[in-house]
Amino acid sequence: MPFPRNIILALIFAVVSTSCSDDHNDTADTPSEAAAIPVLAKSTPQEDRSNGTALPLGAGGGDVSLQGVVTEPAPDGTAPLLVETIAEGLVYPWGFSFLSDRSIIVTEKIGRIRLIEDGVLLEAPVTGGPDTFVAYHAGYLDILPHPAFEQNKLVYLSYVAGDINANTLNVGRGVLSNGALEGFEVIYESTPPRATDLHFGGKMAWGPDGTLYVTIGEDSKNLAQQADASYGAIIRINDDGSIPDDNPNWGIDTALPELFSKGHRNPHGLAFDQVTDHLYAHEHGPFVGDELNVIEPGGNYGWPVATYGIDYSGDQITPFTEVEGAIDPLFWWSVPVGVAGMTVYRGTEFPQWNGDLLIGGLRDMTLHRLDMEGGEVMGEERYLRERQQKIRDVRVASDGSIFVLTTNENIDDPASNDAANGELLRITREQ
Ligand SMILES: [Ca+2]
Repeated sequence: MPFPRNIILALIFAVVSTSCSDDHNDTADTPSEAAAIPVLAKSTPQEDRSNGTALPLGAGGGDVSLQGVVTEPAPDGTAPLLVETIAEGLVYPWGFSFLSDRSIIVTEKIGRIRLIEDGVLLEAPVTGGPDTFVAYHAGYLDILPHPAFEQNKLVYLSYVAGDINANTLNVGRGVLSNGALEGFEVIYESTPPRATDLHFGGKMAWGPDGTLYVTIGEDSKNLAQQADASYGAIIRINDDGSIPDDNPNWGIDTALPELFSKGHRNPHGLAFDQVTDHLYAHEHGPFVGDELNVIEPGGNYGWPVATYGIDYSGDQITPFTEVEGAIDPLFWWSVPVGVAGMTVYRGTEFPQWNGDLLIGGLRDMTLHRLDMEGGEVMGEERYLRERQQKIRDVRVASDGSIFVLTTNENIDDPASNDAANGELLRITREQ
């Protein structure tokens, strides 16, 4: 019944707030009505919190029992942590990966790639990377070695190409050799080009079957619900950029074949749990309402039709926290966190944390640990609050120590004097 569904969607979009203060200067591409992903509204209106002060207690999402457990914000954890600085002076670092036990590769948003060898940040940046559009949220984003990096030396980079009038989120790859990315080639470009400097997503993760998952942020809010646009989406491609033949079928002729899930806002965290096979993604809400989702093929995660998020103005985004056909978050935050980076902890350094999710916070400047059991969130703790550094990314080394990438950048302002204060930290257990 495409016709009545479109009418309902149109009604929902009519009440969607457009006042989100970080959504400035968006030039909406005209979405094609026929490509709207069908979701039907049901009567679960969002609680009226339009005065911006009466935020709900606790975290909600799929597990109401959490509401009696989780305080707001999460309590500081009690585990004694030893924090060492591995590298400092990074300029707007965005993502990093381990290439081996001895080698770490880091992106700086300004269009630079750095290497840390045996704990030493090499002065010379990696050459051979692509030109990039450097602005508010734009530049070099995530970086990831191929699963067979030891043999093929392939490194994957997500970045923004173009300019303020027309840009795309690209994924490219090159062979890392003697401090250079050789033969860099673009294997994916988002569709259609946009005129914006924010909400690019850009997080990448390999699936167990060797396919590459990439998050892409929304644009004008409508595009997150359009199957002919790759925004507000997680895509799934092969390692050469071709489309896997078992991607979900959206039942819409004009749907892009790379789409794996839709209805996301701006996801900056993506991680496979190799043990449970869950693909976790988190995304920024507007002011509050950051959420953690378990990603299913063909899933619609609701944005902007349904959200627990509250806008910066204190206004509701939409009257609906849930809509039929959209998947609820597993967990959401009712306080500002600014979720960035995520990994599933597996290792011997913190054996009691096995299977837990580690998540960075840009806004609350803490490292979050979600205590996971059987795929549910049992509780939440936060760490490193005393350092007052924005946490951009987090990964686990093969010895079980936790690496955290920080930045002191002033709300992503490229003109900030704090630009060069990014650090890579290593966290072990204090003996
Ligand atoms: Ca959602």
